[in-house]
Amino acid sequence: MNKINVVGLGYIGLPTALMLAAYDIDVIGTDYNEKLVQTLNDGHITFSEDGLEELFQKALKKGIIFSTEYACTDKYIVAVPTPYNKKNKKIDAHYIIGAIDAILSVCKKGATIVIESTISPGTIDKVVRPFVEAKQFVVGKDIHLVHAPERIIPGNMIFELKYNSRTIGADDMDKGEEIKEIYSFFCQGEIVVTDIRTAEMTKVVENTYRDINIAFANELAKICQSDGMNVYEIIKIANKHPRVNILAPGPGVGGHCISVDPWFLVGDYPGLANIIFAARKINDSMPEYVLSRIAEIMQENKITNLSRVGFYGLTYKEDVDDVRESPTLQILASMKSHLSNGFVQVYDPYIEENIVSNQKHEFTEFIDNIDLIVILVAHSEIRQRMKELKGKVIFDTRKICTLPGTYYL
Ligand code: SAJ
Repeated sequence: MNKINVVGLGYIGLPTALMLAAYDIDVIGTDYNEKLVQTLNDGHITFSEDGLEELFQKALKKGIIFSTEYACTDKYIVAVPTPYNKKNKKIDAHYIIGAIDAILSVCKKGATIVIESTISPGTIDKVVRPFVEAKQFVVGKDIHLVHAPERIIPGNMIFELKYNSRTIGADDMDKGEEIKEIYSFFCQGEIVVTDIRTAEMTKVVENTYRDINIAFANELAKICQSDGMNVYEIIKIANKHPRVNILAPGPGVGGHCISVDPWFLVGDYPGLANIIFAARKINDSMPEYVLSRIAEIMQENKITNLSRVGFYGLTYKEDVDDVRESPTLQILASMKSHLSNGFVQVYDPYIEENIVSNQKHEFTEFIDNIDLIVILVAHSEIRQRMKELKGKVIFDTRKICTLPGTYYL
């Protein structure tokens, strides 16, 4: 009988737990956040995502349990955050260690702990394994360690959980195959079994590749802007080459994956991770760059009152409700350091709570009170209501507006 305790019910743990339960696996979801567990037990999902509510209802019918307690079982999936230390850029594994500590105090002998959280290459060998051994468990006998990083993209998580291929890293290939069987309940993509170090590195490499590609697009945007060329047209044409696929420039790279994972490589391999470091710096420079463009556009249009400027979008990307590392928040923080963020109007249809100053909660009210709109997130809402921006000065950092006179990156 498969009974799995999924630890960490955030953006990755919750959909994974629900998916397993929907496919008839006995699932207990654990999170130390009492409020979050209470919300789930009250019958509400904790973030919005296409198809999540339906999956939640299915999992509830199949008997999924949510608790702050860890379960005594022989299989655990750990999906807790793995931030990086902002000073030395290395992984901060304290959530992982906390979860493993709690698991070791309740698990069955011979249990398998699958770590889904993204970890820097070598974390299992350098941090997790010694911790488990120090607790007098023999790895490979009393406890099996597996790394199964996820690949799902916020905005299309449920579909990608089912159809993406995945990687499983294990010391012992038979253990890897056993865990592969569990993921195969719902995952129709290819599941590659490899060693732990390779799985750790592969995951970080995937996000770093995307970060570098976005940085290239952002650097091109700056070059083209400085010399009167249209970066979007250039990328569009270049991408017609069969072996070129440049991503889109934007106001910065947010979220808790792409803006974090490359730092692990910079922190662990200083002096070697050069292009990776440069890409991070370019992407991190974009919010400031957007600010300097806003200043130019205001000057050109004789707009002097910051309260007539509106920022559309607070989330880190379109059609999600996640604001972690969001470029808009970075722009506002930068303005605050110059004592001026209290003035711009801000609106995001996905953020109901007041999280910044001058936040509006209704599109028309937001639009009616500004002269310059800065589109920072390409939510479906604004794509559908583009006509309502007629007559405004528009600075579109996402290249979604086709109204004449629009400014781009
Ligand atoms: N962005 C651009 N230009 C682009 C694409 C994205 O500026 O052309 C920006 C977005 O606006 C956003 C940021 O980059 O601020 C990151 O967004 P994203 O959609 O590229 O990626 P995430 O962070 O939502 O999800 C990534 C995905 N990784 C890859 O595509 C390699 C996802 O598959 C991973 O599962 C996820 O990280 C994760 O959890 O690691």
